[in-house]
Amino acid sequence: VMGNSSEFQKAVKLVIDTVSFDKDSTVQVFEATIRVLGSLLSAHIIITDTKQPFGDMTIKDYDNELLHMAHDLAVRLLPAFENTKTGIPYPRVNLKKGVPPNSNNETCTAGAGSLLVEFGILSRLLGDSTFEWVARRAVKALWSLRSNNTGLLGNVVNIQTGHWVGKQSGLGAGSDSFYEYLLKSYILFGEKEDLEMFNDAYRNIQNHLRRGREACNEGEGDPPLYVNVNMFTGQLMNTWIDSLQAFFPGLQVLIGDVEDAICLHAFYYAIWKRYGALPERYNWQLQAPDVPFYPLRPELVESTYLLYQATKNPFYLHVGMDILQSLEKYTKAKCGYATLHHVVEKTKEDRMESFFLSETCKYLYLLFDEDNPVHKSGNKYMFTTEGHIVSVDERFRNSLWQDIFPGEEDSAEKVKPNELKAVNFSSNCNRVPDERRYLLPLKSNYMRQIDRMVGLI
Ligand code: DMJ
Repeated sequence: VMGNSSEFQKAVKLVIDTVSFDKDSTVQVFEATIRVLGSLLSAHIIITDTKQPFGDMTIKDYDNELLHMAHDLAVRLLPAFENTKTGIPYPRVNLKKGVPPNSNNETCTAGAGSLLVEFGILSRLLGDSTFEWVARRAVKALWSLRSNNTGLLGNVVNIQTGHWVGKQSGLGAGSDSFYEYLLKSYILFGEKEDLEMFNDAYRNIQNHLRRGREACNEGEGDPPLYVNVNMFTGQLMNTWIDSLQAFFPGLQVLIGDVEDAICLHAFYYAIWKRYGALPERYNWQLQAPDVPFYPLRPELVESTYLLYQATKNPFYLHVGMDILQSLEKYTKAKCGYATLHHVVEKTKEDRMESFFLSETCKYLYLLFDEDNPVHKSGNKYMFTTEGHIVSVDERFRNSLWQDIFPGEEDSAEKVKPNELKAVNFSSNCNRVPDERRYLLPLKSNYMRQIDRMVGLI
């Protein structure tokens, strides 16, 4: 993304020469997929791109090694999909020995249901439907378990019985990327059933999770907020929202619901302004953190970046500057950036998650790098849930297999993406992200209302 080809080539060679997955190590299927499989595939796609928009990222004598490594890793993850009565995978697998004896039969919806982008890309690059088939089967199994009453899914399920152990339906931890990957799978592969599921899920989320005034930028009432409810009854389960949920405005931008995205983003930004970070859980009733750590998560920056791309309102550059400055001020450590143990006390932990580089820094960089190849028209990119870049191109649209679930009718033929409702802002940017120089994306009395709601004023 920064166009540093020599470092990229050095890193790829190091990975090829030194990384092996033949390890007696138990990993989480989801984390290994989004962090490791996703980065191998993304780098492979960049290396083999005939257009090379990021500079010369080709590798001398490259023989698809990263793709082979991705294949090797995915094969080692496959045992997680065996011996499960529902088709929903085990959450953990040993890279050498398969699923450990007496493994936990419970998994979260996001962990089991957000593997389709990476597994689908792999299948389509290899011409082997196995990987896409298992990931798709998991999504369909979860989808079939949604409540008849609300259409919502819970957050923890038993992979043998299909019984919901966690009945909480929300947009944060345990659920987030499930929704994200329904839409992103559609964007990448063009399979209409994915869009149909996403549109359905989005409607149910609006009906049961969204509270507050109907329109974001007009009318009476509280600013909209997405709460955690019981999946069967739709009743409120608690009064917190989590930091992971801040990805949702970004997803709303992708579906074209920019107006609503602006509102939810503003709420999270107000919390950020109060603490200089996002607490892992924030109790909107008590106006205080419930869980006070901040592991350098990217979600707010991600939404900020996508909202800037959609609106070009300099407000989002201002937000980005603000986030950047607090990261520098509170999280910078001698050898990197540190997890905040407590957002009020600003104590640190000796821990920097890989998503800080692959997402938080990447989205911040891209926010300000207007001329990046990622933004050039003609180049179409999508970010995986771990921020890895994949090109949206024809080769992922063509599956070599006819129908990997024969016998099922394609009921989604008529589905269309929601209409894009982008908001137009005239750009008075001048690259000076000063609050007084531009139009706020929300009415100023609404901004104050949100600030009051998080105890900022
Ligand atoms: C990332 O690993 C991914 O975005 C994942 O989907 C959930 N969130 C973390 C970072 O917070």
